[in-house]
Order: sequence, then C-alpha cells, then structure tokens
Amino acid sequence: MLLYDAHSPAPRCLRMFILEKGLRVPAVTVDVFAGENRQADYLARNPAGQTPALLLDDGSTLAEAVAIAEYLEERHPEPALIGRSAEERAHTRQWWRRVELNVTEFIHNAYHYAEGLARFQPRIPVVPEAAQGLKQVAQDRLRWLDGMMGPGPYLCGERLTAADIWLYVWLDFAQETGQPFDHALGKIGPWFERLARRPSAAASRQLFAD
Ligand SMILES: N[C@@H](CCC(=O)N[C@@H](CS)C(=O)NCC(=O)O)C(=O)O
Repeated sequence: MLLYDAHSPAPRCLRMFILEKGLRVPAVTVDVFAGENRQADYLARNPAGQTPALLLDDGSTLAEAVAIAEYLEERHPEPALIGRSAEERAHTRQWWRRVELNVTEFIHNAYHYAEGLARFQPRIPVVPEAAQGLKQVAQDRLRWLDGMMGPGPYLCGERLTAADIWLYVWLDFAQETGQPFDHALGKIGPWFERLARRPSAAASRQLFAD
C-alpha cells in the first residue's frame, strides 16, 4: 500500500482519518503546487490527476478520499470511524454526504475560482464570477448543519466519525484561505474547538513522508 499524499485539504482529511485509526501507511508526497499531479507519471497512476490516491497491493490505484477511507475502514474496522453496525454506518454516511455536498464542495470550488484562481486556471474550468455565491452558500449550509446537530459532541452524537474529520479539515482550510466561518454558531463553534484539540488535528498538518 502506498499513499500519494499532498499539502492540500483532501489529503489532510485522509491523514487525520488514518491518524485517528492509529494506522501507519507508507506515503510519498506529490507536489501539487508544482503541478506534479498533472504530469504523465502521476496520471498513469491516477488519471483524475488529483490527490490523495492509494496504490493497493493488487497494483490498482484508488482515488477519492471518501472511497479510500471506506476501504481502510473495511480493512481495519477498529476504531470505527464510519460505524460498527449498518445503522451507525448509514448515519455517518448521511452526515458525510451533507457535509460534502452542501459545504465542503462549495468551499473547494470557491477556492478554485478565487484565492486559488491563478493556480487552477491552467488546470480546470474556473468560473470566477461564481466564487462569491459559492462562499455564501457554504456559510448558509453550515448554519443549516448547525441547526440539525443534536446535543452530542459530534455530528453523529457521541461518535467521532469521518464526517467530523471532513468538515473540520475543510473549515480549517477555509478560514485560512479567505472563507472564515461564523464561530458564534451555537453547535458548530464549540464543535470546531473540540475537533481542533484532538492531537490528530495538529498532526495531520504534517505530510506523512516528512
Ligand atoms: N473529490 C476528491 C477531490 C480531490 C482534489 O481535488 N484534490 C486536490 C487537493 S485538495 C488536488 O489534488 N488538487 C490539485 C489539482 O487538482 O491539480 C477527493 O475528495 O479526493
């Protein structure tokens, strides 16, 4: 197994997930700033040209951080970050999809179209005029998540899950790149501080190969 890691939020989600599971995964760093992920060598491994990716022992390569997390959880079920039962897994995936489809994808695309424009313009279609609207939707949908959160410390109540990790990493990235969120939100504000105190939050800033 070999992780193609990078200094970017999607790979950091996976690093935090792996750290919380207590796994050690060999990794190499892909220099996305220099566009190494868009060169022939990397594209031969992952034609999507994105990070993270995981080279499996059967020689195939898996992309998409969520798919990689699901794979690792199946191979290493404990500690469970998706769930131990069908019900737990379904609740995690419900929150995970809410997080990705309503908040983090908007943050990601707004970054591509604004603060990251110079880097991404040569790589992917960009729509700079959409950036402000995407940022507003992400903030609105975060308030929506805040309103749906229960009394527990995490999105899935008492269980820390992959959904928390994904939202935390992307909000942390957002506030460093021109998309600060409202820390006064009643549930998400304290939840963010709780996640930030976990050792994996600081440790996941560092690339695995460093
Ligand atoms: N949906 C994918 C997104 C992957 C993605 O966009 N990765 C970014 C880093 S956050 C990347 O590799 N960007 C460099 C590029 O697209 O050239 C996932 O979650 O794995």
